[in-house]
Amino acid sequence: MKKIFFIISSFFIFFEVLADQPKDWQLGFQNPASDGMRDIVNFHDNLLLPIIIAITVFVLFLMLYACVRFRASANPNPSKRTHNVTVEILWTLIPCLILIVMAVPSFKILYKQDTIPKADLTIKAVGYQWYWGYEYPDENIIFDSYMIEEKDLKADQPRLLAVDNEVVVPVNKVVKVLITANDVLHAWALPSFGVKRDAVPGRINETWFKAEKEGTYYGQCSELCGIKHAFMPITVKVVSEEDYQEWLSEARVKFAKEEIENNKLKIASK
Ligand SMILES: [Cu+2]
Repeated sequence: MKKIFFIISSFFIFFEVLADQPKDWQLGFQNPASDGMRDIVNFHDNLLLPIIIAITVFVLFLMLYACVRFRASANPNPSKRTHNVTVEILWTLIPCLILIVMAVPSFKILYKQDTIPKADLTIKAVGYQWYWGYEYPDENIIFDSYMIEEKDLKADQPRLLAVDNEVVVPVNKVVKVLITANDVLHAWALPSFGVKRDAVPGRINETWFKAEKEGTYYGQCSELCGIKHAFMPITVKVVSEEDYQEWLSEARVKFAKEEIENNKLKIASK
């Protein structure tokens, strides 16, 4: 019995570890890696899904019942009734109540996502046709992030999702993301973090996430933006604070935004 339990639980744990990207034949959401996404998954799995199933079953039952009970041979003289006040009130009120039951927790989640807590770091994501550009405004870092072609993929890199320069963020820190675009509409979306915001030229949208476990998370542009819309993925690498600091010190040199500051650095180090 213990063995079976172990096998079943290891099956789930296995999925948990690899759960940061879409899988073949996957049903449902990617596994949540932030509080916000956990709220969304709970809302969907524990409230929306049961309501949807109940409505579907009820409607199916009504249709089958009507087909059998009122078929021509069993009911040769059909009723000529066209109105029934009680039924009409019921089929207006009950759907209203169902919508209210769904709306209240839904708004709660929306407002929670909308309130950005004090950010530990800020990232700016800019959509271009067809790649993402990133900036770390407080760190003088800027770089572009292109999808890796299929022929250049390494063994652990997923097709159409891996990029050359990933966004790197520390684990358990509030990351604020400023999102905009430079040409047409794009959308910055990362399912595991429950994040999706339109990137609009001339306007800055913002969102936030706090990744709870280290790993590589994949998302895609989610606003049809042109012929290569499917080829501008989003990759976020969540690392420990130490690894993040290490990456920062490298990135400050490799992706320095201001050349002048770079020269100053060089002069200072001479
Ligand atoms: Cu796009």
